[in-house]
Order: sequence, then structure tokens, then C-alpha cells
Amino acid sequence: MAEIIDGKAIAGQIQEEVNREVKELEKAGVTPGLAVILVGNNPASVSYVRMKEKACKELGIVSFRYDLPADTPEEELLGLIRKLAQTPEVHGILVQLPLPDGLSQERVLEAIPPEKDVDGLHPFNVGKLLEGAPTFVPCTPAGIQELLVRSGNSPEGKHVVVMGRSNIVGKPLAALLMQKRRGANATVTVCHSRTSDLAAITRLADILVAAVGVPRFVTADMIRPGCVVIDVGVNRVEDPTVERGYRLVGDVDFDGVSQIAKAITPVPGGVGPMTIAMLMRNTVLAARRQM
Ligand code: L34
Repeated sequence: MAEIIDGKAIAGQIQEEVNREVKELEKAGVTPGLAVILVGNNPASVSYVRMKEKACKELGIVSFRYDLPADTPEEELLGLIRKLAQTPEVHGILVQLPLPDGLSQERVLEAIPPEKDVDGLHPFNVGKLLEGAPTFVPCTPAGIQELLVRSGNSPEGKHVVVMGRSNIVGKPLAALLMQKRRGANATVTVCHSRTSDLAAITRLADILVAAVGVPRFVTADMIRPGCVVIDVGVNRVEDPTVERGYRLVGDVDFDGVSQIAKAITPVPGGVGPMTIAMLMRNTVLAARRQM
């Protein structure tokens, strides 16, 4: 039976570290501030944004929340971002994704000044990451790296297979783990929905990261015994037996895969809390860089 990597506990450790840094900054007269913009009311997004606000409050970071209707004109959203870009109390700006139809994710992300881009999704910061230069690393990939290192499963020299090629997880994670530096130095393979004979590749993984967005997609036959499995999926599947009407399920068939893997992250309580912790860390970093 696989060891369960407790993302919630590790995220808690990181938040304690961040809290200490917030207190240090406070002595220098600076309170880190994060602006979170939510457009529309996608239920998952609403809940993630609430969790981000709560984490800010716990750590002494000021959060500025902006709720805009789904039919907000793009110019209005861009105007808000430009205003926040010039607000000194706001050190980080995050626009929760996905955006409703009709808004250009590309134009919106490019409106965020790179020095306030705590999500690390501005093309300038994406380029910095690829280059190996200091930047804001996107929160989920940064959280996965921390989770691996702090759970004693460093990716150094390992074959990491990343399933998924999104701009928010797959691509930046591949760039991050192949960097020539401590806590990285991995051999990375990226596969996706058009990969032929997927299982032949996933079976070669020392570390398998599933970020495909399909409930229980990764089954026991797709992994090598002893593999470390990181489940990025947070899929809501209907479940009439529970009060809220749905259950959270990862991209990995936990019951089957945990029989064979060396270690595995649960959903909930795995990668999700790490994403939030890294956002807090990036916000403090932004505040420090803007001093
Ligand atoms: N701009 N958009 C932007 N930045 C991000 O970093 C995100 N992401 C993803 C969606 N859109 C974004 C998040 O914040 C996914 N995501 C996220 C954040 C937190 C959690 C999951 C996804 C999380 O904490 N999940 C909990 C369970 C939450 C629940 O009960 O619904 C967990 O334990 O996995």
C-alpha cells in the first residue's frame, strides 16, 4: 500500500513559513496585498477564490476581492487590472481562470504587470521560467515541486512523466522540473490526449503527474510498481448520497493505483492546498520585490 503524501500538512508548514515572512515585512512597514478578480460565478472558481481569501486572512496578507458579472466587457476588466497595477497596496494580481466565453485570456493575462503576476502566467514570466531565470513560478507547478521535495521524493535524476499540456500546469511544470538546479534536474516526458500508446509511456515513469481533467483516468495498469503518483485533478462528480450533491475525484483511480505506487497524493488534500500555499508565497515575494 502506497504512502499517502499529505498535501494539506505540507501546505500548512509552508503557510507557517510565509506567516513568519509577513511578520518580518510588517516590521519594515509593508503589508503584502493580493487582488483576486473573479469574473462570473463558476461554482468551483467561487470556492477556490474563497479559499484564497481565507488563506490571506490567516497569514496577515490583505486581500482585495473583485466580483464581476460574467458579461463584463473586456475593456472594463482590463481597466480594473490597469487600476490595480497602479495601486501600491496591491502587490499581486490574480484573475481566476477559466474566464467566461468572450473574454480573451491572453489579453487579460498580458494586462497584468509582470512584477505583480503572482500566478506566473504573463508571457514575460513564462519566458523567464523557460530560461531558468528568477520569476514567479505558476502556483500548481511550484506546489508539485515542493510536495515532491518535502515528501522525500525529489525529482533529481528521475524520469517524470507529465500527463497534460496546459499553460497552467503541464507546460510550466515540465519547464520547472527540467531546470538545471536543486529540486529539479529531472528527465521530463510530456504526454497528452493525442499521445499514442499512452500507457507504454506512463509505465516508464518514476514520478507520474496526472493533469488531464478526466476522473479516474489513470488506472493501476498504467503505472510501474514503485512509482510516485501526483494527482492534480479536482473533478466534481455527482453523488446524491452526500449533502452537497457531488464528490471530489482526482484524475487517478486512487484505490487501484495506491496498491502499486510507492507514494500517492490524495484528492482532496493533495495538490490543491499546495496551490494556495504557493500563491501566498508568491504574494510575499512580490511585496518584497516591490519594496
Ligand atoms: N488564475 N486560475 C488562476 N490561478 C490558479 O492557480 C488557478 N487554480 C486552478 C483553477 N484556476 C486558477 C487554482 O487555484 C485550480 N486551482 C485550485 C486551487 C485550490 C484547490 C484546487 C484547485 C484546492 O484547494 N482544492 C481542495 C478541495 C477544494 C474543494 O473542496 O472544492 C483540495 O484539497 O484539493
